[in-house]
Amino acid sequence: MSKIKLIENHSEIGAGTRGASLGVDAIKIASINASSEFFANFPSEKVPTENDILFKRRKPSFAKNIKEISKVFEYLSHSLKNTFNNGFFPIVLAGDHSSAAGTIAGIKATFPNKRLGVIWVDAHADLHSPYTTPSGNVHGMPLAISLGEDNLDRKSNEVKGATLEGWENLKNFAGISPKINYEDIVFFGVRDTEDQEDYLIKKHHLKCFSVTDVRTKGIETAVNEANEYLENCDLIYISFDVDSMDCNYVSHGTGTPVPVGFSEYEATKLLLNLLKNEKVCCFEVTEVNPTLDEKCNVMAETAFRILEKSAAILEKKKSPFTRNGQAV
Ligand SMILES: [Mn+2]
Repeated sequence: MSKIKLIENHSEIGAGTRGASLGVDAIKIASINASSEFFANFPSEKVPTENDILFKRRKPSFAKNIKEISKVFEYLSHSLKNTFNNGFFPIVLAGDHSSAAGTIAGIKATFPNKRLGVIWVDAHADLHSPYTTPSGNVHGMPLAISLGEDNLDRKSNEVKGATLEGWENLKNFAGISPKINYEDIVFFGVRDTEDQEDYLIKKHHLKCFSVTDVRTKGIETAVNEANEYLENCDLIYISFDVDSMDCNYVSHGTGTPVPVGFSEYEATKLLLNLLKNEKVCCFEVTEVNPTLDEKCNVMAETAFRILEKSAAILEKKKSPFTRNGQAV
């Protein structure tokens, strides 16, 4: 049985709009209003943030707040390492999605010799680098950070000075780069990409299950195919960006809402099936932004229902943990 620990990363400095740091608290309010004891049932740890830097005006950059994001990676990966070493299964509740690269760094820092698969449930590919980004927001870069990908073939920005230094630092964080391979990534629901990302998706034959693919094949078949595809990985990390869900049917309470996504039912069924895989070692829920929610707190309420059901599945599952490369 897996022992779950909640890791709260309230950082929002990788996002372009403000408010994702309130996402975790909005999920907690949803839990209280649902009369659930979820947050009383699991140990939790809040990692420090650098969100106070947002009180100052930010300089334009091709990787905004990158220096502070690397500090957040340090806090998060340290906390993950402790969590794994104490035999817990970490569920990361994150503000913005740049967190995922810190999570991946924490997993690799703990299990440097394990091959890590990544299941990315998101409307976006998050494959930008400072060289290609149209926004400079690092929450569009976590997979490129983990892959050590600059995408110089599609370079449009001149990256230098502190930004370049910060980028090199993020890619090489924890002394391992790349931390993951293209062939070990599976996308679910990705539907809002830029040309520069499409180039990488094509070049590396990235495994993608669109919303339509999932509906046509059926969720169980798609999950079986994904698990088969990641057969050679030792561990799997599942990253759930709530914008993978359809903003018109669920809520716009997320930084970059996109229509034509999964319904709550589909996202729930998809994640519960994915989480059953014994190799899954970490689950992350991210990008709830209650300040953008036109339906009050519906995005957080939806995320909470999914989180509660996910934790129930994880608790029943055999522990995937190994300590120092050895089975615990
Ligand atoms: Mn994302």
